[in-house]
Amino acid sequence: MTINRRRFIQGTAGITAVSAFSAIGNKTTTAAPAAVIEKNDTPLFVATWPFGKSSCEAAVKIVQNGGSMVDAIEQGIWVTEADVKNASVGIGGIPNAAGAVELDACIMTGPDHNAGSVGGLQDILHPISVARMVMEKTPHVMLVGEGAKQFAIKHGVATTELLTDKQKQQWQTWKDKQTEKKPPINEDHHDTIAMLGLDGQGNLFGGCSTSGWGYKIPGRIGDSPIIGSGLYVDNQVGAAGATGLGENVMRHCGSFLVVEMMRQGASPTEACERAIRRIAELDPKNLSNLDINFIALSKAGVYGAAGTSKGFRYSFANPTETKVIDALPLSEKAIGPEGGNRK
Ligand code: SD4
Repeated sequence: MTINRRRFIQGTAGITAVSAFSAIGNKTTTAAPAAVIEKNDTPLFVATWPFGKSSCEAAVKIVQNGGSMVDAIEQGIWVTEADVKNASVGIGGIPNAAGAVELDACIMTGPDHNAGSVGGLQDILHPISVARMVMEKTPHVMLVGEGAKQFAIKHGVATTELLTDKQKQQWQTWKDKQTEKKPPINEDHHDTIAMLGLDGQGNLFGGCSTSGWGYKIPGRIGDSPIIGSGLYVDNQVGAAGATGLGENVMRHCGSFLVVEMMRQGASPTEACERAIRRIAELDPKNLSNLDINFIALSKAGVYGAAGTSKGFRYSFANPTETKVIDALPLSEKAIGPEGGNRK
């Protein structure tokens, strides 16, 4: 579908957006776009959590300076990966139970429906870049562990110590107490970055990066690098990304489910809500115990988000505006400062 001019309709938790997609019989069709995106409204990016704002802003600048949308997703996510104060993405992330930081990331491009992903990657500052290399330089979609690390080194990526002194001390304290996998609660524990982007031609892109569940069993991989769980991009319909307790997202192909809800006509916010409610129906855990949050972006430029608890926020940037938005909460429970990195 080629989109020349569409008026951008902002999707927020409260808005019932006009859907650009409808299902006729059992055939899903793309209706005329409901809106026109003015030229300066793209590229636009949405990302999980308030810390995603810097990544979205960086991504907009990268495109404005001549970079591609893939560059924008990758280098936008670099900002969060490189932030040592962020305890759940990249350097400074909470380590696994053995004291090693293990990173998960993926990237997906709408126009060619291509994807790359890494899981359990150690000693590499930008796992999103290795995910991109997997997508662009190999016939594979996912590399994990030592194989992923050696692949990165072979392609010229330098190794970096990802465990900061602060995280090392906290891990030592946790280990000394021998309490299962419970991370200390503090303000730093917010969470995976999932970022979605739309260009002026209506093409969708996405990326996701995390250090995952704090003090996880070594080798544990969450939803974030799994295409269809932590991230999914369908260039006909829209894109979605997840943050929260990966085990509860990946058992339900969460992001794919959100996109399928949009395909059936739901707005992005409605799609996030319907996906969560559908998961809660099937899952023995109560809705408020699932710790799932989704962001979604439609091909028409509508965006939205919902979470199982109160307090999930997400970020938006385009060339004229940047902001942090409250997602639609589906229960009264507070999300808590540690978000999905809890046990
Ligand atoms: C994981 N979903 O590894 C990630 C962590 C996260 O909010 O998003 N925390 O399970």
